[in-house]
Amino acid sequence: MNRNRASSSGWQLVVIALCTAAGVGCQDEPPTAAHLPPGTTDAVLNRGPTLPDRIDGDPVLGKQVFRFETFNNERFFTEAVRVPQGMVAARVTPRQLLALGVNIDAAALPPAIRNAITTSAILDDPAMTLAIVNANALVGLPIKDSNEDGVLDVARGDKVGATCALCHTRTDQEALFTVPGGGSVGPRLDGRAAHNLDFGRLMAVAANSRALYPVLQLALSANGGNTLGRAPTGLTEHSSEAEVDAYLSNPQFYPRGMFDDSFDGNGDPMHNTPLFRQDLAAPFGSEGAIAVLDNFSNLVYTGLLDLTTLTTPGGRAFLNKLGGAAGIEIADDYVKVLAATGVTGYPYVRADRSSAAGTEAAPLGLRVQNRKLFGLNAYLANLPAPPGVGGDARGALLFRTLECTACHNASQATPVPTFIVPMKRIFPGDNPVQLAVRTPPLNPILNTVSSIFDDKMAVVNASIRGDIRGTALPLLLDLARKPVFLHDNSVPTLDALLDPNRGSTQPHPFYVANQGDRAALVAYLRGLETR
Ligand code: HEC
Ligand code: HEC
Ligand SMILES: [Ca+2]
Ligand SMILES: [Ca+2]
Ligand SMILES: [Ca+2]
Repeated sequence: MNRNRASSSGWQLVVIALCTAAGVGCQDEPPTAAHLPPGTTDAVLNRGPTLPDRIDGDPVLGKQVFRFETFNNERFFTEAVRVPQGMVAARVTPRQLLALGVNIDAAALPPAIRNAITTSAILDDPAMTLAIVNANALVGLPIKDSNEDGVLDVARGDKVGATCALCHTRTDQEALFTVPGGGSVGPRLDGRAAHNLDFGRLMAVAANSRALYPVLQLALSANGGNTLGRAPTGLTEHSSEAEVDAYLSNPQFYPRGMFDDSFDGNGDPMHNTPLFRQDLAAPFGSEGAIAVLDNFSNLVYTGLLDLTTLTTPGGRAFLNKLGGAAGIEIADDYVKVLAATGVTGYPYVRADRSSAAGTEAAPLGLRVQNRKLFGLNAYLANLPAPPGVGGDARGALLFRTLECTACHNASQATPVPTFIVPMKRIFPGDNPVQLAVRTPPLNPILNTVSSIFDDKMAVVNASIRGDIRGTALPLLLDLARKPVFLHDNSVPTLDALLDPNRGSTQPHPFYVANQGDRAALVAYLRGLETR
């Protein structure tokens, strides 16, 4: 096993020196030098706290884990949420599944299906959807031999789970078939963001979408029935399946390419990110709440991909830490929803009780096998970033001479700075009301009513690890294939991102007024890569 530093200790010295010179705390006031002195390197310039080491295991194991490991969540997705049952009931065809942005692994298809994949006989036959599921060819929705008869057949009681690949893989290079704006049938490209995945609609198809209760936008009585998120009203434990489906299928509330990964009753889906070169990406999440990669993966497995763990003592303790009375109400209501919809035998995830309960390593008191988590670390750190598209030398110069490098690295082959950009700096229009106080280090729950940009950081933010509410720096990689920008999908193009017409109080207000300069900078950004 190798230990890898998320950031070099040399930076820390620089950070301390800068902080002392400026006479302010680093976390609140990252330096804002507008120009890079000639010869300055990212290693000298980069700022932010040193994060703990990542431990790398076996990348070959990690690849299997990334693609197929469910730790038993097939029981959550099949017994509780009932995804395959919903597909059967709705007679979903392969073409419809692709239109939802689900990808199909061409190599896993039986030759008879692969060879005829572009024909209506395959694409428009609901029976073929099941054949594709049974071939274990749906990317990120693997079938398991749950009845242990040596055959994979969902109709005979085998179950379908979810893996990282669902949202972090594409199949559109050298694809045999592509639905424009949707998914494709092709070879797996692990680590690429599934920008077209309509997770909301896919989950609405499930027969018991109500089992996703904690990640829906809710109206809790602890909050006086008020709700936070994209929808004007929240759901409750009494909401019907049709009402939940309507929320999940509304592109205003649950846009394509997004996923609500915070079980806080806050309707804050955020845009899918790539998962290649994760050695460069710490801290993790758009709010930077998690410092260590395997801790992020563990939380996905023990919380998100089996939400029923939230009803356990460890899950309740975590919900209570995040949301106090509202958090406990989510757990209590969830138990009622599960009972009302006949869900039993939970929690399902196969994980160990951890002695690190309540820490980042095991927020819900659960930890899946470290051997697999560390293998995943190695795999995700070593997945290469795709080549950039085009490039522009003048844009490169602009990037360095404008204020961009006050935050972003000049070289995308170095780890992103680890500081959290304070909310007021990334979003000058931030003007929050306080919704609840919390036990430090957690900050109060804050919301700027007029904006959804800050919603992701309202409940879950980096204050959980003693840092601040704000936005972490993203990888500036694979931007040419990104259909929409910023974590909240609020900006449609790179040109719009940099266009001062958006206004000085908008999120990420770092603008280039001259149209020619802007075009050069956009061309440069699209060309960014790690080579
Ligand atoms: C249903 C879709 C979905 C699944 C499944 C999923 N993710 Fe993600 N992932 C996302 C979204 C959306 C984000 C962006 C979150 C944000 O902006 O805060 C994300 C972000 C991440 C990040 C942060 C990346 C960064 O640069 O900060 C990591 C790490 C990650 N996911 C790992 C995983 C792992 C490991 C798995 C499997 C155990 C997984 N994800 C499964 C949707 C998903
Ligand atoms: C104060 C720090 C800061 C400055 C200055 C800054 N950025 Fe950013 N940038 C960020 C943060 C933080 C994000 C992520 C915001 C989010 O997704 O919510 C971001 C996101 C981006 C993205 C979108 C990435 C994506 O995947 O959607 C691009 C492109 C970008 N910045 C380019 C630039 C350029 C070009 C400049 C200079 C004109 C610049 N930035 C200046 C902090 C900064
Ligand atoms: Ca449904
Ligand atoms: Ca949420
Ligand atoms: Ca808001």
